[in-house]
Amino acid sequence: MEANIHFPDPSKVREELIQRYPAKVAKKRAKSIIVNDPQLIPEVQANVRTVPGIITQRGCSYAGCKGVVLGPTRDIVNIVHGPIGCSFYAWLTRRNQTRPETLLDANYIPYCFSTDMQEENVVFGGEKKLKVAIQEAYDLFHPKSIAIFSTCPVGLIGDDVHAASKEMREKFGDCNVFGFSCEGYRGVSQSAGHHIANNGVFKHMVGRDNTPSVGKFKLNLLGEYNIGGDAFEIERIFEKCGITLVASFSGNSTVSQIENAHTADLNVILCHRSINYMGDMMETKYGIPWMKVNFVGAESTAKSLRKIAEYFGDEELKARVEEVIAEEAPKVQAVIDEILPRTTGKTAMLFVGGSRAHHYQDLFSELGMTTVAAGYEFAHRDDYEGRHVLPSIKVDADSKNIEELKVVADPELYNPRKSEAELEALKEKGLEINGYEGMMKQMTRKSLVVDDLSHYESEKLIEIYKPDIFCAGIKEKYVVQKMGIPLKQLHSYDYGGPYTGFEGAVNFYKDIDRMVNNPVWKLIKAPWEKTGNGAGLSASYVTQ
Ligand code: CFM
Repeated sequence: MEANIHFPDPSKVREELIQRYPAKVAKKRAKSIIVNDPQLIPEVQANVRTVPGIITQRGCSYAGCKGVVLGPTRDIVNIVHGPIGCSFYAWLTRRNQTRPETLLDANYIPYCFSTDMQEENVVFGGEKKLKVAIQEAYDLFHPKSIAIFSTCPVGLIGDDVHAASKEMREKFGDCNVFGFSCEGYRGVSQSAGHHIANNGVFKHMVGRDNTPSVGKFKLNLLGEYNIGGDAFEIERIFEKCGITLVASFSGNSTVSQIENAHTADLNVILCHRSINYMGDMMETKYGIPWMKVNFVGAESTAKSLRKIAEYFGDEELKARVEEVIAEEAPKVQAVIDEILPRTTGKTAMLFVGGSRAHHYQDLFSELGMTTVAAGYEFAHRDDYEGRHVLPSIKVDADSKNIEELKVVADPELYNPRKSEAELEALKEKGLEINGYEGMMKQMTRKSLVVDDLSHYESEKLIEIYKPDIFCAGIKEKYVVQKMGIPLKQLHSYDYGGPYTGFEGAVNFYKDIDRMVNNPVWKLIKAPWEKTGNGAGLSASYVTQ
């Protein structure tokens, strides 16, 4: 694929991005700044430590475990064992929504639970205080589950959150208490926290309730966290199609759903980065295949629904899915027809997390826009290049730090949902079972792929390409907008969403149209456009 817009020479851009770094840093960064070729898919250096001193977009392991994976399940009391700041800053900023069935149903998401560690606890140990906190939460709420999250000082002083959790679990008898060693410094980013969370959820939750789930086409939705109501739209579409959602990991989910998840017949994965471990482990232990889907984008949603229907191989379901698509498509088409002339030919840059930098390219191409540069904060090579590179990924000391669970087939519950021959037949039909082709295959030739983009590099990219929109998060938002470029937050969606499914696509088209065609941006002069006094950037990031 070749974009029909004029790119600056990407190899020159690459040189320009690294030329002001000291030699050693430049050498390292060069391996993460790649000129794309979807046919060849060059190797990207990813999931390695950020060079100290560089302003990175990344978060920490605790954020990935508590905030990302466990946070959206509404009836777990999530207690943060650590200083209050860790809890406060992880409190509700992700806009993960939830919808309890009745007002009486448990919903602890609005609460902020912390052991509020003080100096005394750091010096003399915090386990006693932790157990008091667990007891207090139990007495107040009588929740089904309490999870404990370790912050940096907990690991440094050696508090044993697992022993404390076990002691309290046995004491209560009717409340599942378990802990996570997800100290912020583990691993190189929040990605480590995802893995730690997957292990804990798999060990302590999945498989606790063997009651057969009801429904003809039963699946779990993995890696969808209901930011801005995304999961609500997917649930609406599933329901219309007659597809039963057994459990969601973890947007709008409950403890009981997750405990019963192993009774579903398919796992569909939206965010591969944060939850692929769960897909693999459930496949090995219970025989449930997983399939990568994408509900971001109207076309991708239709394609994903067709893939699900094909997997179940039921003619009625296939027909129903076609009916639903035919019903939803005109509403989407009407909006795109109106907006497309205003957005066609514009350019976007996406630097987000570990999956959205890929998924949102679908929505931009529906708008006739080209993604000129994209990258993840913390994804691994397989998210860029596809899972076929997994065997060649070097496991470094940081990754070795994170436990790989030894999972085997369950002697009673293992039940392959599809035979080898059936899986092969599905693969022949183009269904990628237990696979993911990554982001680069979909990006144009000569687009730029940058892993763990630094702040300096983002300013340079904007200066060179002057994209019509830049997608990242709150840390980047106002700096970029001061350069006269609108920034769409693709983590929290600013105040918008949902952006999944058919209704979400319509929301996104409208929001992007408003942003890229707003005349206000032309009134702002970027530093390099200024002449005379105050011209140019007054701060320099790298001394020569
Ligand atoms: Fe998956 Fe996510 Fe993302 Fe992610 Fe995240 Fe997020 Fe994200 Mo922010 S789980 S990798 S750790 S899709 S919080 S809902 S938006 S960085 S691209």
